[in-house]
Order: sequence, then structure tokens, then C-alpha cells
Amino acid sequence: MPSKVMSDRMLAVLPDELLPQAAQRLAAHAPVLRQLLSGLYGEHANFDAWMGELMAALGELLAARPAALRAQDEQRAAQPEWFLSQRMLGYCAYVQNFGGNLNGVAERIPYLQEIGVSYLHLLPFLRARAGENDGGFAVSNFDEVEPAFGSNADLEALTARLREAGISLCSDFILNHVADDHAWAVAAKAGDAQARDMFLVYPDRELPDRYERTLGQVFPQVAPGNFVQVDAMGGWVWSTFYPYQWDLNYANPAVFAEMAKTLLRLANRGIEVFRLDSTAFLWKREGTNSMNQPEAHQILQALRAIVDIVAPGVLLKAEAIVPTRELPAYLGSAEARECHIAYHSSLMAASWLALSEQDTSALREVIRNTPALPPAATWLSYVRCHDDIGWNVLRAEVAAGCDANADASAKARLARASRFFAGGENSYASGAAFQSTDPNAAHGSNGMAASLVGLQTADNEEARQLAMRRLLLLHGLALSFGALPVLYMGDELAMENDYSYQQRPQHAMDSRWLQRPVFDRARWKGRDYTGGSAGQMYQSLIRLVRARRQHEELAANAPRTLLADAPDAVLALARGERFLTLMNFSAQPQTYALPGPWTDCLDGSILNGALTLAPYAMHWLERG
Ligand code: OTU
Repeated sequence: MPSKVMSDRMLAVLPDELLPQAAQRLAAHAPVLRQLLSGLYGEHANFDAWMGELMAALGELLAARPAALRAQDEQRAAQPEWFLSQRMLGYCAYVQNFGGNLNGVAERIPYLQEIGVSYLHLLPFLRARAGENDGGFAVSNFDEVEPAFGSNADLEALTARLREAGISLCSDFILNHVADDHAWAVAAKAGDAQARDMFLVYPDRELPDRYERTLGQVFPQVAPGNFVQVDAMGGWVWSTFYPYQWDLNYANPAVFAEMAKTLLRLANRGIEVFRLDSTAFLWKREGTNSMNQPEAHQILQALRAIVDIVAPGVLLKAEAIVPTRELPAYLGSAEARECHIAYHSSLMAASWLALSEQDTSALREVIRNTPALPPAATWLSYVRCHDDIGWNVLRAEVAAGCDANADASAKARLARASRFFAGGENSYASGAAFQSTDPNAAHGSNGMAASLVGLQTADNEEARQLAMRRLLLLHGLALSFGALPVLYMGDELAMENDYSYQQRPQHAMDSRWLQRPVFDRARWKGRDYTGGSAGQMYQSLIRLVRARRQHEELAANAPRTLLADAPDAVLALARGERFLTLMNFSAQPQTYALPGPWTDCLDGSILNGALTLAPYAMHWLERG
């Protein structure tokens, strides 16, 4: 089908007033969409009919898009770099922990404004599987808010209030899998052939065994293997994550079309950013780890083209927890647009590794391996999130610093970091190793940032101050790197580990719940009192956020240079000619020779010549 015919199918369902705008967007993006979809699905019988129906459905979704959102689309299309500003700041929270429900979250908008937040990521809030559901990452119905959190009307009211407050709502869009009680799974179990085709089902172990030879494991302890035997399906269903999370079959065009429409229906409720969960896993290929496959990127690019046509104000964010060299592809290029935002999990993990090793070599290697961004795209920087700190993304950078037998040494080095944050190796940290009981293997580390930096074990004022500095150091990097920084709920108040999950049978086996506490109102009330850790952290962080807003050099797309002349324990990052961040990752004082006079943006002092950085100290300096 030529893209003109394709476009006409969409235009045919639109009211007159939307025609000029739609025609313009189609002219820009329909040829790309056509090329991507025919590459993925062109071999299917009835491909043209399928594409025609998809285009008509997109037209209907555009026609249904509320006027306020269409106006926002236009504004943003005219300013495509709006989200790269140093004034953008994210905050991430579970609905139930932060506000109880969606209305409770709305009540906290003034607090978010006080911090300077312009982007709120609420962890999964759509109807999830009853019982175990991986913190909502097993969705039963994408068109319904989880009843315990409110209604669809509450969601629309929340997005409207957030929009008024200048805050974009980000929602997870779990596109790799659905819960085993999603309507498709239920129909498939009842014998519906079309529904069965939405999944990857194998009658016996032959193919699963062949795939397993090269597949990895995300939850090796509690959910080993990548297939689950389901009697009602008469075989094995692909499930990368928990057995109740069934991977979708993106080789089936119906899966793509249904998920694209689902995303746009959510966008029409006012969701402005989609966190595309587990994007690396969308396409399976025998003989590979079935991650980062070219087709996974084509699927994402096709979704991007659809968003560019129907809802260009919407942003796509890739959650791909993969080695640094695989990351840039998720942001696409000027010619092949993909996601707007991608998590930089290597930067995050390497900053924790640097703390544990008191050495920045792997962190520097990550930064060297981080290429410049395509237009209108950014990394997402963060200190902690709801998941574990996954160590294996750093294998290449850590191996680069090892001589003989690099891969084995890299594994050993990462395993040491994992033991360190679990509280071993004479460490100050309180945390847990994730999904690994083998002290010689590295998988991930869990724990709230404050506990991992030693606040929980600090039994004297000096230890407490060192822990606070470590925490601020990590935030300082996330805020000055040149990215969209996202704070994780509770970190701004130095909240510590929550061990209550051990008493909840549905959570006890997953130590990621250590870092999923309920918002601490007492700390929040005491946030002005700098005599305590909560207030001290909060006020220091706010100071950083405010300083960041004043420096255009800190925008996501402004240049960044790693300075090689700093001691191994120090990361020196120049932003343009006039801004410099210095971070001491060690417990020893370090000196750095400043080129010329600089002003400390945080305390106003003038510095010149040799600067001594106190243990774990961070300085934000501006020239002159
Ligand atoms: C994502 O994460 C989510 O962030 C997790 O909370 C979910 O459990 C998972 O998907 C399934 O929906 O590999 O790139 O801690 O890093 O599970 C996707 C392990 C992922 C996570 C991993 C993850």
C-alpha cells in the first residue's frame, strides 16, 4: 500500500478542522511508518487490509484526542527540545506509597512543586493481576485504573491537575508482557486461536530448550527459566519475567496494532510520557539472548512514528537495562527516530561502583562510551529506582580496567561490589544482594540509597556526615551530568530500607521491596529542620536543584567533557567552558589544580589554584 493510500485511510475518518494538521504530520511520518511496518509484517496475508484498518483506528484516536492535549501537541511539536532544559526534574513514586491512591497523589502536587518537579513517574497503576503481580508489572487491563487506586475519572482529573501545575505524568507502558489473567490470556486458555496467537506458545520442550541455550535469566532464583508450562494452553508459554507475566508475540501484527492503540488511548487520558518497560526483550531470535534485536528497534520506531502522527506532545522513554554499547540505539538518530528518553543504567550502576571502589575508572569508561545525543533526545539519570542496581550492564567497562583474564576479573570485581552493598567487605552499607546467593556471582543490589551510603549504620556524627556527603555526591552527578534527572521517592528525605516486605508472603522472596517504602510523613514534616538527616538531605538537594536551574550549561543537550587530569578517585566533569563539577568518590582528601579562578555555586566562595576536596565532597563551580 503506497503511503498516500495509507494516509487517506486516516484522513477519511477525521473531522475537517483536523485535516490540515494531520495531512502535514502524515506527509512527514507516514512513509517511515509504512516502511517499518512492511519490513516487520509485509509478508503476512492481508497486510494491506491490516494497515488500512490500523490507519483508520489512528484517525479515530486523533479525532477523540481532547482539545487541550491537541493544543499541547502543537506547542511541543513547535519546540521539540522542550524536555531537555535544566529546569526539567523528575520524581518517581508508587501511587500506594506516595499518596495512597490517585487522589492522594493529587494532594501532593504542592510538595512536588516545592521541590521543582516537572515530571512525575507513577509506577504501575493500571488494573493488575490479583495476588502476586510484580508491583503492578503484570497488567490485566490497560484500560482500567487499578480499583484500589481510583477510577479512570480520577486518572483524568489527576493528569489535568498535573498539567495545570506544569507537571507531565509518566506511566509505565508494559508492552513486553501481560498478566496471565489479561483478557487475551483468559481467551487463549479457553481455546481461542486468535488469542493464543498473541503469545508465544510451544507444545513441547523442543524449541524452549533450544532458545534456553542462549537466553539469560532476569529472576534466576524465584523465576528460573523463560517458559512456563500451562496445562490449559497445552504447552509452554514464553515468560521472561515471573511465570504469570506472559510475553507478547510481536511477530503477530495484531499484537503491534492492539498495543499501539492501547498506548494512544492512555495518551488521550492525559498521560504525557510512556516508560516502555523491558523494551530490550520485544523480539525473540534463536541463538541469541533475544535482547536488543533489530526488530525490537523497528517496533519502537514504528510506535514513535505513530506518536509523531497522532500525539506529538507525547514522549517515549526506553527502559532497556543493557550494556552501554546497546543503549544509544534506543534513542535512534536524526534519520531514524526512536525513543525520546532512555535510562542510563550504566551511569547509575557505575556511580555506585565508584563509591564502593573509591575509584572512578569504570565510571569514566562509561562516560567515554556515552556518545553525543541525537537531536531532541536525552538520557535519564538517577541515583536509585524501584529495581535493583544491576551490575552486569558494566561488564565491558569493568573488564576494560582488568588485565589478564578480563571477563573473569570483571565478574569478580562486580561480585565484590554486590557483597559491599549487602553489608560485607567491611562496608558501611545496609542492603541485599538480589537474586543471588552465590557470593562469587554478581546480579544486582537492593536497598534505599540512604541505607546503601551508610546512613543506617552511622553511629556517630562523623559517620552520618560522610554518609550524607556520599548521597549528595551521587545526586550531584545525576543532576549535573546532562540528562533528565529523576529522584526516587523518599531519597530526598534520606529514607532508609523498609524491611516489612519480609512479612508479606507475596513480596518476601523479592528484596526489591527493601526500596519500596511508604512515604514518611514525619520526615516530610521535618524537612525544614536541618538538624536531622531528613531535613539536611532535603535542604541540600533543593539547593542543588535550584542551582541547576540557573545554569543552562547543565541542560541535557549542552556539551560535556570528562577531564583526564583529576586523581583516580575524583570525577571532574566540565559542562561547556564555564561550569565544572568535581566529585571525590573516596574517603581520603584529594587535590585538584583548578585552571584559574572559580566560584562555588553552592556557597559562593571563590576558589583558585589547588583545591582540596574533602572525603566524598562535591563542588559545583562556575568560572570567574
Ligand atoms: C522492568 O525491569 C521493571 O522495572 C521491573 O520492575 C519489572 O519487574 C520487570 O521489568 C518486568 O516487568 O529487565 O529491562 O530488577 O531490572 O526486571 C527490563 C530487574 C528489566 C529489572 C528488570 C527490568
